[in-house]
Amino acid sequence: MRFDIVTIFPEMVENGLAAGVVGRARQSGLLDIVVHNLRDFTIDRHRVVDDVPFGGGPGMVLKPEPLFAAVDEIRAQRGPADAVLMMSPAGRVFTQADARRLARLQHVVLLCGRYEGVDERVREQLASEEVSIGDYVLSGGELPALVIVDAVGRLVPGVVGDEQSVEADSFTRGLLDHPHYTRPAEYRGQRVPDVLLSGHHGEIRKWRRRQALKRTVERRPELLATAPLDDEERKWLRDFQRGGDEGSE
Ligand code: 4FV
Repeated sequence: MRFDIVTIFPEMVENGLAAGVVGRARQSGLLDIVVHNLRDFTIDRHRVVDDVPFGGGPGMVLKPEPLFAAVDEIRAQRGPADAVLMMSPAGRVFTQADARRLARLQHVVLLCGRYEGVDERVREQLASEEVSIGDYVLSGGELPALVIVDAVGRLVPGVVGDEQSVEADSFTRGLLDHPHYTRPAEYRGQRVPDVLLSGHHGEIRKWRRRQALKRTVERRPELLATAPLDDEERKWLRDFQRGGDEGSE
């Protein structure tokens, strides 16, 4: 899968891509990620990428020309883009479903804003979608771009060694993940649930499904509206909602 990221802080993005799963996948070529310096697409000797807002007001706005020139060059060098994502708090909030959808594409371009924002004509004419990673204001679109490359990249087959772990991820089944434990079996008086030490894989799988559901009911009940539950989980859900919780510990 190919990603092109346009930013005025290429080193910040390069550093964020260097480690872990994404870093290894980049080295192996599974993820082909190119980071572009927006200033390389300016035509003036001061490499200006921003300007004062029409209508006045504080701060600066990213100019349209360098961004359009960058995407034109990326298309010329790297082929057509299946999606051009504009990172912005005004975008639709990114979800695991978006990650799965984008992971089915071949080539994604990500545009990182800075300053007060980006000239609206970029959103109107250049971006295919506007994406937010959450309802808070950051100082730039670089961290959102890294979040999306990580969430999408790890769904590309072969990027995460053990496919199972991707399948078992939170939200993959629309529920929060079950609790995880590792050695020691007892720590500061806290014991790992016996079922996990039982070696009884059927019981362990059942306990984990039940815990994932219980956590989702307690912490993110709104997720239940879209989570595909089987008959047993629907029965557990009625138990939980009746306040019953026997047999889960
Ligand atoms: C953001 C977000 C975000 C807004 C102005 C960058 C900043 C500055 N992007 N999800 N939340 N962007 O806060 O995606 O240009």
